[in-house]
Amino acid sequence: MSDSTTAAPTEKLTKKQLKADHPTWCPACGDFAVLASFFNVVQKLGIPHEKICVVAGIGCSSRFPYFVNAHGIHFIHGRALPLATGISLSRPDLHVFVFGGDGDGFSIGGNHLNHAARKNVNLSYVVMDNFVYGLTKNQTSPTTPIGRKSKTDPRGAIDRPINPMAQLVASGATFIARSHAAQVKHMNEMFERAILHPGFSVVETLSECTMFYPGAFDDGNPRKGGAFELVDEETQEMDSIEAAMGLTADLSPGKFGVYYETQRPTKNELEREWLTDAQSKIGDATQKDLLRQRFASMR
Ligand SMILES: Cc1ncc(C[n+]2csc(CCOP(=O)(O)OP(=O)(O)O)c2C)c(N)n1
Ligand code: SF4
Ligand SMILES: [Mg+2]
Repeated sequence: MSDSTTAAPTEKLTKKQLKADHPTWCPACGDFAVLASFFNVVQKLGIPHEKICVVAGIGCSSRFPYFVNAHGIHFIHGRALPLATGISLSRPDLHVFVFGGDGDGFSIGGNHLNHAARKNVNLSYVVMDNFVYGLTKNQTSPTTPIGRKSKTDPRGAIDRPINPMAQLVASGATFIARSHAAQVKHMNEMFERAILHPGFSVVETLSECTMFYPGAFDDGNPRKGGAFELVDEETQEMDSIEAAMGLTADLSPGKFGVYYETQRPTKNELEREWLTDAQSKIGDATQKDLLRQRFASMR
C-alpha cells in the first residue's frame, strides 16, 4: 500500500505517540503481539502520524482502532473494507490499514473481501485469524476446524472450514502473506512488505484466542513443539497463481511467508486517470460536476 508511504516525516514518530487506550484484550491474547508489530513497523517506516488511518469492523481484533492514536474508525461487522475503500480512493495521501478477525473478514465480510481485492484498492489488510468468534464468546467461525466444539456446535463443528489463503489467492489480491503472532520478527517483516506494496496487500496472521481456543496454533510454534516452516522465496515463483495455490494445499500448520506478489494498476490509479481524462474533456469540470452528469445520464 505504498502510494505515499515513504514521505519524509516532519518529526520522528514514537511508539508513545502512536499508543492510545490501554488494550482491553484478555491476558496473552495474540492480538497484543499484532498491535506491537504494527507499532514497530509504522515507526520504522516513519509514516507521518497524521497520515495513518486505521479501520476495523466488529470483533475483539476489530477493537484495534481504539488502541492506535491516529485517524480511526470502528465500523459495522464485516463492512470495514468498503468503508476503507472509500477512504483510500478519496484520500490517496492517507495510509489506510484494516484490521479484523476471521468472522469479520471471511464470514459476514467475505463478499467485500473479494471485491476490494479484485479491484486492487490501495490499502493493507490484516486478518487476525483465531479460528473462533472471540468477542461473542466462542461460536464456530469460518476457519474453525471440523470437530472443534463451540457454543454453536456443542458436538463439534461439522462444516468444512474455508481455506483462507486459497480464498485470498483466488480473490485477486496483489500481495498475500501468512504469519503467526508468536513469531514477532516474521510478523514485522510481513507487515512491512505489505505496507510497502502498492495495491491490495493482505496478511493472514494466526492470533491465538487464549480465552476460548488456547493452543490453536501450537502446531505452528516451535516453542510449543510445532514447526514454523517458511515459504522458500528462492524457488517459489512469486507472481504465479498456480504456485501460490500449490502452497495453500498444506493447511495445518501450513507454510508461513509471502505466497503471492505481483504488480497491477490499483483502482486508485485507474480511477484517477479516468477522472483526469474526463475533466480534460469537459473543460474545468469538478469531480462533483462529473458525478452530477453521470447521475443525469442514468435518469
Ligand atoms: C451485523 C452483525 N452481526 C453479528 C454481530 C455479532 N458479532 C459481533 S463480533 C462477531 C464475531 C467476531 O468474530 P471475529 O471476526 O472472528 O473476531 P474475534 O472476536 O474473534 O477477534 C459477531 C458474530 C454484529 N455485531 N453485527
Ligand atoms: S476473547 Fe479471545 S480474542 Fe477476544 S480478547 Fe480474549 S483472548 Fe483475545
Ligand atoms: Mg475470530
